[in-house]
Amino acid sequence: MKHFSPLYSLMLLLLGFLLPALAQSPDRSFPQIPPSVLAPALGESSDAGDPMASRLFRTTSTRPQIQLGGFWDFVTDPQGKGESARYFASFPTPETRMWVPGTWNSYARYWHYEGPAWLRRKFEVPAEGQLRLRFAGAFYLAKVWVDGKFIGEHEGGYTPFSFVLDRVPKGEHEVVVLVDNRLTDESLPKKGVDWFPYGGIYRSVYAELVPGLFIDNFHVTTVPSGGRTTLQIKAFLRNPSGQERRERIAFEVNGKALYAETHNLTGTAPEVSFTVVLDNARLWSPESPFLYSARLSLQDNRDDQFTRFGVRSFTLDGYRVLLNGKRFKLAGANHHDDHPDWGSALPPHIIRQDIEIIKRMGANAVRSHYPNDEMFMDYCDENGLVFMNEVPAWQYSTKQLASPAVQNKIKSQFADMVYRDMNHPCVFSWSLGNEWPEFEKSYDVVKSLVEYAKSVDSTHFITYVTGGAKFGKVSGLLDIISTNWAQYQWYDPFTVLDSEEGTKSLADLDKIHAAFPDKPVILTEFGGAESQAGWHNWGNVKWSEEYQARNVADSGHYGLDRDWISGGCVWQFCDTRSVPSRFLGGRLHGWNAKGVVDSYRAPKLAFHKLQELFYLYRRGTDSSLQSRNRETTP
Ligand code: ADA
Repeated sequence: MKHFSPLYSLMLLLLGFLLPALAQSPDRSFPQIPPSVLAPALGESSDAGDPMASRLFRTTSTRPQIQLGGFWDFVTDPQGKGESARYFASFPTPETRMWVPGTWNSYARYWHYEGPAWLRRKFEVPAEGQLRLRFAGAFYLAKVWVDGKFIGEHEGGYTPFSFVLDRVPKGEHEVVVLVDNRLTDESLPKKGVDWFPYGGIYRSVYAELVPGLFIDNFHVTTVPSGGRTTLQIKAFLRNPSGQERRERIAFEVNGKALYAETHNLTGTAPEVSFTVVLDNARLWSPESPFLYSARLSLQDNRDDQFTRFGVRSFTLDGYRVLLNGKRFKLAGANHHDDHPDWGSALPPHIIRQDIEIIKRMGANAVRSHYPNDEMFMDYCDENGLVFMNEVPAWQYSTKQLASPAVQNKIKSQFADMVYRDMNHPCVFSWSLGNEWPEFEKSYDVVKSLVEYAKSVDSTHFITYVTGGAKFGKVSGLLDIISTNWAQYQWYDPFTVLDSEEGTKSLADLDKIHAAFPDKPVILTEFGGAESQAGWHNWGNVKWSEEYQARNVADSGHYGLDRDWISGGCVWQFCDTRSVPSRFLGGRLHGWNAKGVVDSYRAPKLAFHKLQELFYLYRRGTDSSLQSRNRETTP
């Protein structure tokens, strides 16, 4: 038998008492830090996953799909001679292999390259048939050839496009894509925009065999009313042969058949609309983001498409925004698709991580200058983050806006954005653009753009974002007045956290409400200040984390504290790469370093300030917030 010394026995005895006491005492235990704050999706999905890795759910159960991601042969074409030299028919010796989805500007060798570049890969078609090639996004211009034959082109970097090829034989084929990421004064976005124009096929790409008549897309609009929700379905079909057809169209929600009717279809792009009723629908909200799965199919299940939708209603009551009849205030972050290693081609794990960080921030909203990756939108749906979507019409001058070419691009980008994102319950608003400095001089243009936007979709709020609390006659045209505002100036060379400045900008803000007392106002950007992650100093020293944190906390607190302001989004989520022309121009470095997390997503002090602010804001305790933050008031 083993003997213990008296001292050892005493220690054991004490531990025996102490340990259970420690474990029971809530004060002494460490707070639980969950490995993830993302809850599993609420609702039914059509399948466990999308084999094309493009969405968070499977989009078809009938179409054989061919993944076109992976390594493509790559060659730059700085002189722009590739088309005359027929690269599409005989591809030159590749300079390297490029990962798709990907951007060449994340490769050291092409870090600064802006110009035309060619990509080529081979793929196998399993059976003869009609082939649809679908690109989720290529920046900025793309021309596509298959087996040496030109099949089409697309301008615009943020929305999908597809081409259909008739009777493609079984066997090996070659696709060649010319991508050009040069921007101009008339491109959308324009040249010199404050984010990097990463070039490449940077979002998912795949091919799929489709029958003669197939579904291109379908929209589900929900109109809840008591226990009955009307679903308005609009199906966009493609019938390249143009041959007249009679087809039975069926619609299911969560596997339950709700509609099946035969329709006469004419033309190459027939549209079919119908309504069905969903009883006792569960509502979607940030607290309970419940999703439904819908399937549209054509006769004998020869073709189908899945989507997800949520039942929710955003309405206005004077200056208040209501979600499902209750007051709703946004607390959000501006998000660019950007990462130092991946550029704009965010891989799924980074998208998921961004969503996770935004949730941890206590946010319920995201805003972006352009439609983000489709998977990002899916995650917003699942996690109850509302999304302010925007056409990348950023800081156009009056002259640029007067150009019919620019106006048409804004319209077509707007229509494409709605076409792609209409079903996401997360979509809160569509914005026509951001910070046109002399927007009042372009009143007629803005008016016609707003009218166009409303003719495309009248079920979401339409807005346009001004800079620096500006407003005018144009604001009266909008459902929501959006403005970018910060309590202190963003680009003063020295310390600017002075109370005079702060008070003046608050007075500017108040003028909006005085002019439009019945319109909701959202601070689409607040708190912007650059900081060097990890560099600390006294609160007023520019580019320190403390300086940024103070900016974010003050403008968030004093701006959002007004009842007539329906929320705001911090500028910005993470540090992002910008165009070389901004290098040192009032900047910390060439990047836009106003992220509340750094480019690799490590939190800065401002993140924690914002977390506290949003937590209290969303709990509706603005007055306690006021007294807390008084201490830091200049
Ligand atoms: C504006 C603009 C942003 C960014 C920001 C900044 O608010 O909308 O895209 O450029 O300024 O960092 O200066």
